Amino acid sequence: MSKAGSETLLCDRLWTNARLATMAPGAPYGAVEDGVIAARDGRILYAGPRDEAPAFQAAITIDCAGRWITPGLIDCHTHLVYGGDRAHEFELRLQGATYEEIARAGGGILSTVTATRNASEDALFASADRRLAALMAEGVTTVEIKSGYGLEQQAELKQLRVARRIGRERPVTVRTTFLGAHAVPPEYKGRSGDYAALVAGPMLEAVAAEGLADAVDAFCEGIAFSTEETKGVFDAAKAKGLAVKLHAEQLSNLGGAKLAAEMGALSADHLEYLDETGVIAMAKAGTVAVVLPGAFYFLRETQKPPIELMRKHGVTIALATDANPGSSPLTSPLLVMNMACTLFRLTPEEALAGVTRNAAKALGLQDEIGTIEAGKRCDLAIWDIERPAELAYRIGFNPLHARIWNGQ
Ligand code: DI6
Ligand code: FE
Repeated sequence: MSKAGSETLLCDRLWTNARLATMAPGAPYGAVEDGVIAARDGRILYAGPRDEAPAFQAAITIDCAGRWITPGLIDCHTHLVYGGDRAHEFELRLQGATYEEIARAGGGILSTVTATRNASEDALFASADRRLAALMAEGVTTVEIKSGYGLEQQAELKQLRVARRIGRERPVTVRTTFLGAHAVPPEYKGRSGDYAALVAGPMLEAVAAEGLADAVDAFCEGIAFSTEETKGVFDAAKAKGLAVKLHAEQLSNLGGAKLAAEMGALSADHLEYLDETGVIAMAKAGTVAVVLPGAFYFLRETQKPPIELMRKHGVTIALATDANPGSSPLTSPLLVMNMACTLFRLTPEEALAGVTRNAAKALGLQDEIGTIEAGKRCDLAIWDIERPAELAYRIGFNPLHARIWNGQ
């Protein structure tokens, strides 16, 4: 019952007695010490200090006993859907072979391509589902999933359909990315330009016709596609109204990040070999830098992404698992946060922003998710921790208490 002058707002759920790391810009972590969150129809109605909150009448009230609540985590760069595994390649690398040698000899990405082409949609779904469960167990509520292990039309469509199916059948938001230009398939060996034209032409046409992709990505690298080939794919994507993003400057510097920025890319990812010209271009365009410490670690790289230059020029930095069988068989966003701090010297606050607010921007979803603010979707992670820095500090420990997706 509402009394005259003090209106009571109806909500579905009310979380009380919580500490909030809203990640809204302003105070460190956007922290609120004695906070409440109210949600209705999957959206945040109010998030902030208890003593400033309106009166709520809630269907369900949850006492958080002082736990911390962050935005639901966002893994903005994964290759979650693929066939087989690459444990044998790991053994070869431990006998001295390098990642690039294995790739050039027809192993590497191409061995996963064979396994993915031969796998049924159900088998791909089942194996990706297990990896997704690991992400969700650490608070992930949004995941980006790329194709790129089919490298021919039907198999690329198959991967994207599986990714879309995950979004329909699991309590998680899925954004899909068409990465047909991930590697040159065996059928086009030595003819990367012809294959890139196929990707930009009929393959993209088919992907767009089925509405299977939210964005288009490419691997711009000596062992994959040149900047000219990348530009051809991006031009075609933009003509279809699709966002673009790029694997750039991972193993060498071809100037891919600068190209991506100039073409309005949402993000450029990896970036170990990025130079200041590329950093400035990204800052100017608002292109997010997605750093992937799992791949850096697993390939035992020594060249680090230029974090200091990114900070200096105000580039937004996001973090992701890059979950894939070859360079980052990693499905732990918490470990990614720790690695970003230990290996790349991000602060724990930057690391948390990297898997929330900044990851949302890397997907073009900054108005919908990534911070705990009224109007955004109610995607939350509730943690048994005493301070937010613990999320990046611990190694191999999961303090998740509850994961809320879409208000539930
Ligand atoms: N860069 C990577 O690290 C992954 N893809 C890419 O473009 C590796 C993919 C793989 O080795 O399977
Ligand atoms: Fe990747």
